Amino acid sequence: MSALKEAPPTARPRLSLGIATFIGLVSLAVALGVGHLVAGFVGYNASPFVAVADFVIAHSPHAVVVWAEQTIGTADKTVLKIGLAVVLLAFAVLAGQLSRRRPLPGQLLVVVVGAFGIFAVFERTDVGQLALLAPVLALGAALLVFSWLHKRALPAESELRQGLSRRQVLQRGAGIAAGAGVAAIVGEVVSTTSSATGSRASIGPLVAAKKAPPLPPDADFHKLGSPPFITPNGSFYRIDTAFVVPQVRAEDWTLKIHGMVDREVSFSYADIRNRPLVERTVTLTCVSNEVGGDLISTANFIGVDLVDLLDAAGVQPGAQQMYATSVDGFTCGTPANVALDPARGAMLAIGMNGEALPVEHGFPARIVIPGLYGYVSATKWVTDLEFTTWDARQAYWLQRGWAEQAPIKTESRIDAPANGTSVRAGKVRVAGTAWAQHVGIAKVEVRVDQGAWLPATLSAEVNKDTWRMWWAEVPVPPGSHTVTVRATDQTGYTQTDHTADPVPDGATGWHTVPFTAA
Ligand SMILES: Nc1nc2c(c(=O)[nH]1)N[C@H]1C(S)=C(S)[C@@H](COP(=O)(O)O)O[C@H]1N2
Ligand SMILES: [Mo]
Repeated sequence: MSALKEAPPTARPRLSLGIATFIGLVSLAVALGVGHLVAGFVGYNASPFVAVADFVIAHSPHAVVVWAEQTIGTADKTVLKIGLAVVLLAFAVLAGQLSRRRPLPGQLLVVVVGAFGIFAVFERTDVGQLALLAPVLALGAALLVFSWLHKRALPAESELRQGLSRRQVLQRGAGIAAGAGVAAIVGEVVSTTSSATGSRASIGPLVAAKKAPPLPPDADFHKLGSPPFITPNGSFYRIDTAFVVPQVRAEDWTLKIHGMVDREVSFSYADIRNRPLVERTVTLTCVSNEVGGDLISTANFIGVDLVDLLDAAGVQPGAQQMYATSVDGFTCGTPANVALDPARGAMLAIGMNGEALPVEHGFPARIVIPGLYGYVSATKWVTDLEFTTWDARQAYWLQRGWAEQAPIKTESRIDAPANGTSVRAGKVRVAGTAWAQHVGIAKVEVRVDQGAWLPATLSAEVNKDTWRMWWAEVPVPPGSHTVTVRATDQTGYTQTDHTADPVPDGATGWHTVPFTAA
């Protein structure tokens, strides 16, 4: 304290750089901790950090999103999290620096940042109004702590008002920050125990009344180098636009069918589960799958025939589009005639490979429609089906430049030999998969370098909505080579060698793999 007394009496008291920064950082910790704690009770997605991150994704120009996905790939969300954390830290430091003398500039900055958090939560459709409590209380607590610490830390102007020593400020600030950390952990624990995971665990295994036929013995060529026919749930590919996996409890879920229908209907989870369940083996594919890519997987989906639910509503003849909405705000437009075609086998699925749907694959319920890319068919966490026209509603990816109609294209992929590997010269085994959902694969051919096309052996057909495995043995002399595959579907169409990007309606081209034979 003696140093303070020696300050010239005319100088306005001000905080040291270090203390000012410290106060900003403690306030940020409080905002995040309190926000996460309250979000534990009012909804995980109300956590301001989560909401702001999602807000940034939703409002980024399309070009930026595409650029991020292409350059950073699936780590894009981690990069975003880190980026956001850095921006918040910068704001916290700035708030402290601006307020070395008077608290007002820093307080204003806290309010501006906090208001952004409130707005981001306000914009969400997957949380109730109560959710606003999380960012509002976060802002309130941060402002309080900022003002309090600032007042205490400011060197006393006179003996009448005693400030805290530097050490005391650091101690109290550290205590408050630790409290904020505990609050965040409590929020995390509360939200995970009240989340979908608990609800899912209480459902247990799902067994369909009408099971999928068992796989024929020759359906799986995994031992020969093809992917396993049924993809285990844990390795099933995943595409979500949401920043965090939506948490929907089966008890809280309903599906509403409305719009151009004779009568609006709504189903609870129990309504669906108590119907006779069917099981179908279906291969899902993402439109973003590059030639040779792995955004394709197969599962035994368990659920009900979507057409039965739609019949209960009575879809009117003028309806062109089934516009599905998920709790996370994702939307998806399917041609109404495809959804309504009994031969298509569209499902409202609640199970996958004998289990309730994994949370990340849409628990409690999702749509599965064979033959269409996922972005126009496979809505996860689906809660709303509106029958409408194409003009009236534009789904999420349609707004972002992808096609309205997106049947899955006939394609094939080489899995063995792996890219760039070395194999023994002579007879080389090549294996992979091919798909033409809802049409069926008729033929797969391979060629080495620019040689003749040789027929591959196909696995047994499970059904026309699933991929089909293939393998071939081809003569290869020592040296560097490529192997190329092409598939022909049951309409007689042979996969084009014209290379097209995934945008707007799926990649085309032949998969070629370089390898060496020695
Ligand atoms: N709610 C929601 N549903 C969604 C998506 C999404 O981002 N959000 N992605 C779609 C896309 S693009 C695909 S390819 C499939 C992927 O389903 P999966 O993650 O279970 O493999 O889900 C579709 N359903
Ligand atoms: Mo997709």
